[in-house]
Amino acid sequence: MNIQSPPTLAESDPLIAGALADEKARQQNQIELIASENIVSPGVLEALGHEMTNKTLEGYPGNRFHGGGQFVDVVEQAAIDRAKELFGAAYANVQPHSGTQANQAVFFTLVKPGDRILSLDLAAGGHLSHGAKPNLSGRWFDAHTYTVDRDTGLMNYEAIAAQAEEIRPQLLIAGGSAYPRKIDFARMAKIAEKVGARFLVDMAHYAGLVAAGAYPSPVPHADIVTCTTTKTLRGPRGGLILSRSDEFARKLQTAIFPGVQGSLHSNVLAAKAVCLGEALRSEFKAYGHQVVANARRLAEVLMARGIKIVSGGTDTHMLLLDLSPLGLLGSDAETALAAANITSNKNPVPFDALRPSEWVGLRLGVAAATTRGLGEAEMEVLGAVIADMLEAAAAGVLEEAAGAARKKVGALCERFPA
Ligand code: DSN
Repeated sequence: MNIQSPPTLAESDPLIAGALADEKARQQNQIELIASENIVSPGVLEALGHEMTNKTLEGYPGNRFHGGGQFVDVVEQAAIDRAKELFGAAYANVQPHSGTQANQAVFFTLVKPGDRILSLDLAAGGHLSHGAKPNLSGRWFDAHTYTVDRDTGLMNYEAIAAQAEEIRPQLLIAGGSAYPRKIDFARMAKIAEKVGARFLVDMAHYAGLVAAGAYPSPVPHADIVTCTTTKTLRGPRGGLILSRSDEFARKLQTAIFPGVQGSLHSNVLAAKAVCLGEALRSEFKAYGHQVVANARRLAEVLMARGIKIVSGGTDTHMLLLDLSPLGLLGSDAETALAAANITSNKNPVPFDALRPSEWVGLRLGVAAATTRGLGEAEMEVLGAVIADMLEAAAAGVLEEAAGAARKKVGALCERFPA
C-alpha cells in the first residue's frame, strides 16, 4: 500500500511515540553515569534515522550480492578508511552489529571449538563474550580466566604469565567492561607470544579514549582488536574489528559475512562513518582527555569522602566503587543515586559474589556527562551528591536526603542540556 501522507508517529503509534518522548526527557533530566553510554551527535542520529535503513546488502564494497548498493559502498568505504586512519590500523571491518559479534568473528578466525582461551574474569572487569559460562563463548571454548591482584585491584602481569604457561591457551584476551586502569598491551602481547597464543584486545570501553590519545592503543600489539562504536567513541550501537596487518583480513571478512552475520545494517554504517569522522577532529581529542580528567576528579572527590574505589582511582572514563565498607549492595547504591536522578549500574567488584543481587560494586562512567559539557568543577558537585546519597542510604535516611540532591542534579541538567 502506498502511504500518501504518513501520519506522525504520535498519531500512528502513540504508545511508542510516548515512550520515545519520555526517554528523551529522561536523558535530559538525569545525569547519565552508566559507563557504556554516551550522547551521540545530531549527525549520527540523522544517519541512524535515514532511509538507507531500507537497503538490503550482503558482501563488501564493490562485491555485493544485491544491486543498488553504490551509495552504501561510499558510506562503508568511508567508515573503513576513517577507522583505519583513526586507529592506525591496516585492516578494518565496520560491519559487526555489536562488540559481541565482532568477538565471535575473531573466534571464528583464530580458534576452534574446544580450544583454550584465557581472559579477564568478569568480576575483575572482563566481558561475557570472552568465555563466560552462560555465553556461547563459554560453551564452545575451554575458557579460563585471570584476575587482578587482591590488594591493588590491578592486573598482575607476572601472575598472568605464570597462568598462561600453565594453561597454554590458543587465545589470550585483554579488555572488558569494568577494568578502569591502563593495560600494558605490550606486556600482554609478550605473554601471548611466549605461550604460542594469539592475542585479542577488546577495547570496547576505551576506544574513544584511544582515538583521542588519552589511553594507550592496543593496535600495535594485538593480533586483532575489537570494539564497539558506542561508549567513549560516541557513535551508534555496533562493533568494529581492527588489525595492524592484513594477515587475517580474508578470514575476518568471511568470518563476519557469511560466518556470523547476514546482511549489513546500512544506516548504522552511515552513522559509524559519521562518528569516526567526528573522532578524527581535534575537538574529539580534547573531549577524550577531558573525560579522563573528569573521571579522575570524581574519584578523588569520592575517596576524600571515604568511599572505597577499586584500584584507588582510574585512568579511564570509569570508576568502580566498592560499597562493602558502607554495608551497601550495588543495587542499594543504584537505587540511592536514582533517587537523585543519577543513573548508574550495580557491578561486581573483584572477587565478588556470583549473583548480581549480592554484588557490592557500583560502576560510574563520565563519557556522557562530559559530552553534555560537565567539567571538573561539576564533578565536584556530582561527587558530593553521590557521597551524600550513599551515606544517606547507609544511614537509612535516603528520602530525607533526596530532595536537596535532586535540586543540585536538576540545576546541572538545566545548565548542560543533553
Ligand atoms: N558490556 C556492557 C557494559 O559495559 O555496560 C554493555 O556494553
